[in-house]
Amino acid sequence: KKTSRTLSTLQNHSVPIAARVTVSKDESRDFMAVFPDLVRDITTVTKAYNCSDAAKWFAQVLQYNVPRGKKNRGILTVLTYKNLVPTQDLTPENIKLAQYLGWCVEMLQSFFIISDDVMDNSTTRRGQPCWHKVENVGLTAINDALMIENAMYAILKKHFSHLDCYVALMELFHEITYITTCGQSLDQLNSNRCVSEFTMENYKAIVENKTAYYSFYLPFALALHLAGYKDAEAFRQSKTILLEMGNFFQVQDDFLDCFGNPEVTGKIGTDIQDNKCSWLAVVAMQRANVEQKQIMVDCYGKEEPAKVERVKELYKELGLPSTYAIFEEESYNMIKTHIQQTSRGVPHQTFLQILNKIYQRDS
Ligand code: DMA
Ligand code: MG
Ligand code: MG
Ligand code: MG
Repeated sequence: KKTSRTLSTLQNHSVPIAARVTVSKDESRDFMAVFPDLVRDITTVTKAYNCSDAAKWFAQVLQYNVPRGKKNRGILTVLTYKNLVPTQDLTPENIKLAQYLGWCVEMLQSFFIISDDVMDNSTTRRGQPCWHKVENVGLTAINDALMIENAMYAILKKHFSHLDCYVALMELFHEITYITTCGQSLDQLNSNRCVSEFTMENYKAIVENKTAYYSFYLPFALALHLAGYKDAEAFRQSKTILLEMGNFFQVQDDFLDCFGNPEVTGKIGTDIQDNKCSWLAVVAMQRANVEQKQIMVDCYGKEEPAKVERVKELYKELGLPSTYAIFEEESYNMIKTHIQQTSRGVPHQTFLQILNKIYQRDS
């Protein structure tokens, strides 16, 4: 059984945390190496339900949807775990567990994005057609997304049910899924409003729930549980910083939706057509004069390419690309300061690694 640790005992550990783990190609390759085991486990479970055709189909679903992204969230789970435990606990078995947990996060992510792409009427994702756009898939994507979500719990049971932290892990996955779906609901509800009603306050509520919890807090909190942490204060302090990073990450996502290169992001933006309460739309409305606000009201949330183009032009006229660059730098500095200001309980270097990984990203 794992002993309970607190973050402050960790900070007294003789090896500086920063020196121990860095994000590398090897990390990504080692993580990817576990994927075939995951597919094998899931196929075994599905076949045991007397559903071999479904098992065959599902293996393809997994291949297409789970491993082809950047895998930031999965790798973050592993890196955080490696940063948290003493070197003697970094056994091949424990690392494999952390990797499985990382794949559970990636499965949850693919469940969210398959559903998100249906709701957002998106066409491409990770440089390939969205799953629902693939021939013979269509709205079957909804069931496939649900299968991925629930196969994740089968993996969790198979590899973690013997551990003390099992219930905590499961509850965390359930809670974060619920929070994320609430965020997606807010996102949808706001997209039914007139652009003149968008506010930064609403924006922050949407992104904290739809993105920050599952993308940043979840991987980190899972790693804390797996490493045996029970100290509620450690979770609370980490959450504040991680949610700030999540907000920052979604602002970047919104900027890239409009101004990113689809060859690099792997997805073609739809926020303007979908009338999304995006960071760009909120800031544009804050800065626009009466005529410019009218352009937004007339052109935002419309399918016509000329109207979409007009919105993009207006964003440029309002200087949003440079506003964004300033925001990105200021947020980076602010989050860094917050990391340094947190009291003894929080491992600064782990947060700085995460922050540096997303700063100035283009994909
Ligand atoms: C992402 O919002 C949120 C979830 C839960 C997938 P989004 O629609 O902006 O994401 P993307 O730009 O990747 O479609
Ligand atoms: Mg989307
Ligand atoms: Mg969306
Ligand atoms: Mg987006």
